[in-house]
Amino acid sequence: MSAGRRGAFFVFEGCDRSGKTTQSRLLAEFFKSKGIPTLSMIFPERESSIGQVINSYLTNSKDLPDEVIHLMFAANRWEYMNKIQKELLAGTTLIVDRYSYSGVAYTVAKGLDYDWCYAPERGLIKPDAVFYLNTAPDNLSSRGKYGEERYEKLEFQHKVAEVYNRICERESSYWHEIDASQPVAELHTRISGIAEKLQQQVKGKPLDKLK
Ligand code: FDM
Repeated sequence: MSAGRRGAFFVFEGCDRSGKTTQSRLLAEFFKSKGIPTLSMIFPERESSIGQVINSYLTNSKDLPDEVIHLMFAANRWEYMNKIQKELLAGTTLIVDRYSYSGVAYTVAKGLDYDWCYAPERGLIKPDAVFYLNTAPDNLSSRGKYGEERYEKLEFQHKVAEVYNRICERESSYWHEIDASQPVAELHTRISGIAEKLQQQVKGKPLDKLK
């Protein structure tokens, strides 16, 4: 199918338990209810062999150097790039829970260099919009199941939030900062309003890459 009818590429970002998963699901349901072909994805994609190593790392059953796990997260995105490109060009709208920005935010929060962290992301397909669900991490730790995985520690989440805020400033042309402390339905109304317009606007635009 020609690039004139491509789908839109939406990404949700934010600290752990910021509501990304709920909002991704609601946005996917919204598009599906309008008859728009829609596919949801989550990074890390834990099914692949790389994804299984990442899962062992996140659930604390495996340790790896910070650099190694960082590159595995990036490799996990690269292994799905052909699929993402194919789906978008076939007219499917993609809703993706975490992407390159999680990669940068979580590893920079550990103290690694920003440019080093961003380098393996260059060349990946650039989203049309990123919805950044932002709220003080202190509001998040009371949410269900918090603390089970490796990065779910309040002090670390504060550092992650700082990096996200930096990225949000740099990438302001397509990042939408959303106050995640609002009720679920209000968040969805705001996000779906932005996404619906963009889904129409990007149909004729070529895919872009992260530079
Ligand atoms: N994470 C996720 C990273 O550190 N780098 C990445 O590139 C990605 C995609 O993995 F703590 C971290 C962020 C989070 C964990 O958890 C995935 P969720 O709860 O499945 O989103």
